[in-house]
Amino acid sequence: MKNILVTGAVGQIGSELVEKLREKYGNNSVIAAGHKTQPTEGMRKAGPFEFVNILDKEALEKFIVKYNIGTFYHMSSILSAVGEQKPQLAFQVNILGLYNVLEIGLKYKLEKIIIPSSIAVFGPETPRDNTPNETILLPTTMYGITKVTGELLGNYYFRRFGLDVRGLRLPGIISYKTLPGGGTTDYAVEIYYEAIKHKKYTCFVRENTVLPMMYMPDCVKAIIDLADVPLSKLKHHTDFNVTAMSFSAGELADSIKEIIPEFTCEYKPDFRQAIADSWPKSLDDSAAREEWGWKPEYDLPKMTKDMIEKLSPKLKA
Ligand code: AKB
Repeated sequence: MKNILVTGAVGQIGSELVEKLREKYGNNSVIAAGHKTQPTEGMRKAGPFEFVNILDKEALEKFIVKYNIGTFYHMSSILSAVGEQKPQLAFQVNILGLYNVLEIGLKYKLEKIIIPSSIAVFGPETPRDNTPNETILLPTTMYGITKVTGELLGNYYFRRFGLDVRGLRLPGIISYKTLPGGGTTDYAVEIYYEAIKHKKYTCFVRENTVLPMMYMPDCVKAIIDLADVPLSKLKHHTDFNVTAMSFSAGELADSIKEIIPEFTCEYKPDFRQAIADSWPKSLDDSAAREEWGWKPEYDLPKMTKDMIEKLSPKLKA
C-alpha cells in the first residue's frame, strides 16, 4: 500500500487526524507536514514529519516521490477570521495551494485527495435552518469564496480527469488537544479553556448566535469514513454537509454551568459576528448519511462532559 500525506498536520484537526491515521495504518505510513509551527514531540517522534509551504509545488512533489504517497489529506487552510484580515493570503493558500495539490494529484496519479470544505460556503441568501446540501452558495467572506472554489475545482478534476477528490463541509469543530487558529467558531473552544482556568469568558458573538458544531472524535471519524468509502457509493464528491449538533453561545455556556456552576459568560460581539450571521444555524446532512453512513456520536451535554474531563487535568498540569 502507498503512504499517506497530511498537510496542516500541526493544526487543530490535522494533529488529531494524523494520530488516528497512524493508529490505523502504522506510524511510518503517515507523513505529517506542517508549515512553520513546531509539531509536538509526540508527533515528531511517532513518525515522519516535514516542513512544507503549500505554495512550494516543487517541495511538495519531492515529498510525494520520497514517501511514495498515494493518499493526500490536504488540511492546511487559512480560516474565516484570519481570512478577513488577510484576504490575499487566504486566496493564495486556499486556492493556489489547492491548485498545486490537484495538479500534483494528476501528475503522480494519486489514489485519493481529501479536501475539507466548510459551512462558510453558504451566505446570507442561503436558507439558514436545516440548510440543504444543494442550495445557494454565495459566501461573503474570502474564506467562503475559497472553499466554494475548492469544492468546484475538486468536482471538476473528478469529472474531467477522474481524480478521486472528496470533501465535506465541516461545521465548527470543538476539541481539547490543539487549539484552533483564526476561525469564527473558535469561541466554542476558548469558552471551555476560560471556564476551567478563570471561571469566566467574554464571548465574541452574541448569546443567541446559533451555529452547527461537531466534537473532534466525530470530525476525525467523518473525514476517515469519507476517505474509506468505495468510490462507487458516492453521488456527491467534494461537498457533503455534515453536522452533529446546533446550539447558541448561551446554550453552550449553560451546558458548562451544569458542571462548573460558578462559570459566568458575557458577550461582546466583534467583527466575527457578521461572519457567524452569514452562516447556517443547522444543516441537512442526509446525503452524507445515505452515501457513506455518516452518524455522529456526540451531542452538547456529552461533549461538554468529555471536554471538561479531558481539559481540566491538562490545564492544571
Ligand atoms: C471557521 O470558523 O472559520 C472554521 C469553519 C467553520 O470552517 N471553524
